[in-house]
Amino acid sequence: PGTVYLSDYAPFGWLIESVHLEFDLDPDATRVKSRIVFSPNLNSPEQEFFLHGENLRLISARIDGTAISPRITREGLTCPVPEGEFLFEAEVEINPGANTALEGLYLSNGMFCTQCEAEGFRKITYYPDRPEVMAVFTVEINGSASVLLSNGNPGPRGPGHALWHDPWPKPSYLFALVAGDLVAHSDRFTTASGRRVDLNLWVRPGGDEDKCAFAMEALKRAMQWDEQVYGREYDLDVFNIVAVDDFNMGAMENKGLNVFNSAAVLASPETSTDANFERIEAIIAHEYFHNWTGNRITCRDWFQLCLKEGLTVFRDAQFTADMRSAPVKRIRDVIDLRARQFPEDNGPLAHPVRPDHFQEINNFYTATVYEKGAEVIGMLKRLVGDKAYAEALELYFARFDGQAITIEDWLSVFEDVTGRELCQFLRWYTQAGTPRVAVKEEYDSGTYTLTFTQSTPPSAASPVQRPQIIPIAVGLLGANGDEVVPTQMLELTKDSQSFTFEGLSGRPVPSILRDFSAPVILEHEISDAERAFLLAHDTDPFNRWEAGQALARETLCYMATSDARPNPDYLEGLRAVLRDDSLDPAYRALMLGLPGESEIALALSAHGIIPAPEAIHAARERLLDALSETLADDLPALLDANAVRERYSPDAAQSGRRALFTAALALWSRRDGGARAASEYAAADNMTLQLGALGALLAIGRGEAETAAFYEQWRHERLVIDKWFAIQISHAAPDAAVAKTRALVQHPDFNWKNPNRFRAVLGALAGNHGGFHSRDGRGYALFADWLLTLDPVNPQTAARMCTAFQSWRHYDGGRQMLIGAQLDRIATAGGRSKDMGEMIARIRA
Ligand code: DPP
Ligand code: ZN
Repeated sequence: PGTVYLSDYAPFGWLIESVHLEFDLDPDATRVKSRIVFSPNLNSPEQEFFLHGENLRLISARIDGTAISPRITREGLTCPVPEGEFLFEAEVEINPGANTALEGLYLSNGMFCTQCEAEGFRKITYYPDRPEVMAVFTVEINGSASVLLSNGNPGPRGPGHALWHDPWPKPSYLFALVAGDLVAHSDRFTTASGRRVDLNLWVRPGGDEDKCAFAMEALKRAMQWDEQVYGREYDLDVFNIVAVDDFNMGAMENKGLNVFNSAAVLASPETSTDANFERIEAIIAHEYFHNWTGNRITCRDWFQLCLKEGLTVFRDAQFTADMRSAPVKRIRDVIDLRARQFPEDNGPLAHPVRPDHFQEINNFYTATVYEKGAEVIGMLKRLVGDKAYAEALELYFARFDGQAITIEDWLSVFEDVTGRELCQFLRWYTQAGTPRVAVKEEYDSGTYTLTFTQSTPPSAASPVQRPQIIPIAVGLLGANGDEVVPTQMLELTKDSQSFTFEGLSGRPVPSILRDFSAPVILEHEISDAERAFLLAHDTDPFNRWEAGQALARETLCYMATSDARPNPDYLEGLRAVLRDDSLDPAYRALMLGLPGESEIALALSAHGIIPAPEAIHAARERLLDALSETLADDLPALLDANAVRERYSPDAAQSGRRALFTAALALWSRRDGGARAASEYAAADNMTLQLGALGALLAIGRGEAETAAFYEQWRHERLVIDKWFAIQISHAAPDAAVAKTRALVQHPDFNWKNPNRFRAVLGALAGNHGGFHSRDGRGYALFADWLLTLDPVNPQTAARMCTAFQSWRHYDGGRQMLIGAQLDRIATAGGRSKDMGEMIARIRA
């Protein structure tokens, strides 16, 4: 029911010459007056047109000044229209106070704000709410708040009134309005061509003003970086950012008026972790970069969402790599890809980077569209080279500025710049599933051959899989660890293909898929000794880390299915890496990170073994104990060497040291019973250390007093209280996680209508693999109860969290029955949203 297909795309029959909106703000009866000039777009437009509109009370409508009585349905308005240009006017009434879905115009702590992507503008007024309809907006706001904001440049304003004009044609999903009693943290930026831009970060007064400085500095860095690296300048006189507490996503790139989830913009050393700072810098950059990749050039239809998101994620990753450490960023991104995108791509929710059908587009703001979408661009850049990539992007901006386009348009600039045909490459956008690449090696008197075979399991989304073009970066190491063949980019285009290296003096050790050159699963059966060799010697930082991960993954798989002891090659190899002070502490901290329990579950399942969550948890605990034993002599020295005594800074160097420090502290707690962690907790003067120490204590079943003290200390800092909720559940033992969650949902501060708080609690339960999959099914039942509670209030956030169930087919029959029962319960519940209905149907399929 209600499925939309890419193949059914038809353009809208009119252009919009101009849009004038007037808002009379009122918490439960806001009036919106619109004046829209339409002109025919196609040669023979139909003489009737349709405008989207939902939950609107139509007061009046006119065409060219004459009152009309359009047909109104739940989806919108239909009426006959004259030939040629005409003026459409309407007045509607909406109720922001009753808008708990946080789409359209709503209230957050008394502040009016909007979220229109993807299809929220239709909850504000009647409009062709589709991304390819671009128009110049003028917006008048009447309201009692001291600050009244919309897109573009400010016009005349007075008490209770403001006028905004956005000269850049834009789709309705980029419309924004904010009204509240706000204060600004302000600064200024001068663009390369000399335009002076006022920058404001707006927050509610009373504690948030001192959490703005970091985001503002990050914004200026992003503006400068986009000029230097992509030649893109900002194009308005003012850039406003507003922090909002109730928000479904991280942030939104509305033209000239970005709206941010408070958690993605507010930061101070006392209340935010190093990871928070890094994420804020990345999201600020991401939304800013959308100004060109998304706003100036936008999507023809929502199937093309990856056009803007994949590219903008790719750009923000480049930015972070430049600001911080490229290898560390790459490794973090791959960890994230494996944790979120691989399960999606290998389960019932698999869909192509460019989906070809959907019921509810909100369900497709996924790791596949975003993160795999960015990986696809990384591959394109590897295949054509950096120079051609830069030329293609120049051409892209020149050719498509002001347009709403498709993935084929995007690829056309690469074809034109390189003369290379990219129809096979297009499969990365149209086929779902993670390709598996198996490797075979042969060596014979100086000649070394690598044979790759690719295959992608078919799925409902992609029943027929054709070979992809896969860039595989390979280097060869000699017996002493020297690189005998530096990195080469091999292009695998067929099902199976061989590549030969001549003139070698001995059998090399290959380092394959360097820098994770393609988002695939590499199946390379090599000995533990060879992996340990790569862990010690690989000159590619990603693959060196990967060698350690592969050893850890394999040993965890063995340990979870037998009483095998941890692999000594892994333990010894890791110790050598940790002792190497020439290596960046942030990198060594990543080396200490073990694969997560759900990653091990999926790895077992890929080997045809049904994962037992309790056994996986126990195996990981045993490996952590063994690590702490192996490193017993090293940990105190690591702690001393990486304790930061300088004044706090969230920069890469300091946060890297803190990352290694807290990783070492967690291991050391297994030796000293948490004594050191308790004293570090007591002495901590920043959130990274405070939370790191608390986590170390909770992980060994201690920290009760600290947890209580933490709450007392931070009860008035909502973003810190989110962390307090989450850490107790994520660090609970598997048999305690459900009870802990049950207790915390009773807490007076569990304001479940706030998406951040809901995710802090229920997201942490889903992330506690052992607890969520507790054998009696109580984790599933509790989780489903809350999905059903949230769904009528906020379908978008509720539906997105259904992904917790996406890997259910990997587990044993008993668990599948228990999960299946919860899915049935949700599927048959009355009043379920379209969002949730689609997700559950796909998961059950
Ligand atoms: N706000 C979301 C993002 O920037 C959707 N555009 O990715
Ligand atoms: Zn985005």
